[in-house]
Amino acid sequence: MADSTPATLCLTNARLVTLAQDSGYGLIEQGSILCRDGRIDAVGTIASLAHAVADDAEVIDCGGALLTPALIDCHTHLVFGGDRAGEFEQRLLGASYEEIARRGGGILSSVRATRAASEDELFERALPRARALLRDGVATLEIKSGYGLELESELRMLRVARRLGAALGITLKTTFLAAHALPPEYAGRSDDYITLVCDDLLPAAAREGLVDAVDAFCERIGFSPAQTERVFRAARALDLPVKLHADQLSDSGGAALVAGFDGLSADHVEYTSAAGVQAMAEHGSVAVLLPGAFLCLRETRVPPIEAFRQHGVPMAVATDANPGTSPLLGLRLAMALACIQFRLTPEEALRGATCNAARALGLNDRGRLVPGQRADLALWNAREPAELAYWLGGDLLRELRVAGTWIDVRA
Ligand code: DI6
Ligand code: FE
Repeated sequence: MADSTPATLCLTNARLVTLAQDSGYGLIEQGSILCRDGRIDAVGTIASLAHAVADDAEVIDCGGALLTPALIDCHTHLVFGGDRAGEFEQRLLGASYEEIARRGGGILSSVRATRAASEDELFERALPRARALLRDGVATLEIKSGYGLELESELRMLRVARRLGAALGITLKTTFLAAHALPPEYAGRSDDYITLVCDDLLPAAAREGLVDAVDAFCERIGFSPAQTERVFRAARALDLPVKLHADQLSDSGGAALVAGFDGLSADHVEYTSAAGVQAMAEHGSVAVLLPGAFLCLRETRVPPIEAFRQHGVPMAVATDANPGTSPLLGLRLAMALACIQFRLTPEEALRGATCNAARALGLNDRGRLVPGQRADLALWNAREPAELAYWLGGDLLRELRVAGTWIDVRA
């Protein structure tokens, strides 16, 4: 205990999944957790903490249920206009994602719909999607721009993301992704568009305080490594951290590139080479696995999971919720898919959606149940930690708390 001020909240009679060490669930049977001012004050068995519970503390009996850190979805594209159900049908009839993109569909069809939507429309459409994630225990959510590709629409997306965080009472991290696709008005002039991104769009969004990190789509159908590097230099000049859609459809050296900029994360990483893994390990970049996109694109190339393990590269798991390649609105389902498709253990999947996801967002104040961390807590209708990645969907969340405060996820 830091001092003698009474703890104000005590969740007791829980199976605590603390993730306190670098491996293992860190289970505490018949555990209690004391919180004060939105932070975790003490974690231990009921017996060891009984003396520390103040008379006026709010005490919640968890009835032996599982209590974990609240989940963190560290990679989404949740704000967009329209949907792409029609392309889903085309893909089922045989068209590939890259073919659809080259025909002006794909990301560009979401760009048209997003540009045409007002801020309120974008907000109203994104709110239920975000709520679906909260019902899976998500208390920290990242949302990227990248369906505007011009100043006003990119800013609008980022403002909507911030509004979602405020409306839901959760932490919302925004990532600037104007280097997502080439807008039609720049066809054949991709270097000029990157100049616009670096010199105008990014500085303007950063000036408005709308950017927590900078991302790009480094791919044959996106931007080249050299163009990505220009975006990263512009981010660094503004003191903003970087991350990257790297090596999703081909090995373009993206993981090594973003690691070289001390990037927070390389995301997708299906085609990442041994050199890329090595660079990520050296620079502490997280591998963000996105099994929803892998499933929907019917990919067969699995990320180099064993190499990440061997090199100690932390692995996160996220939904990549987006209208094209991953219309996935459940982080637990993403965890299940990471286990089934990529052979993560359920423990790795849980770390991937808690402490390692926090790291992919540059956050070190959440993701574990240890004193000093934020009291972002998820209480589950489950007894075994592996259940969180075992059930495909379902209504497992019993209660979500953000900085100690109960959140109404059904609202
Ligand atoms: N990779 C993805 O998974 C999303 N963006 C990207 O660069 C897909 C975006 C979309 O198809 O709308
Ligand atoms: Fe993505």
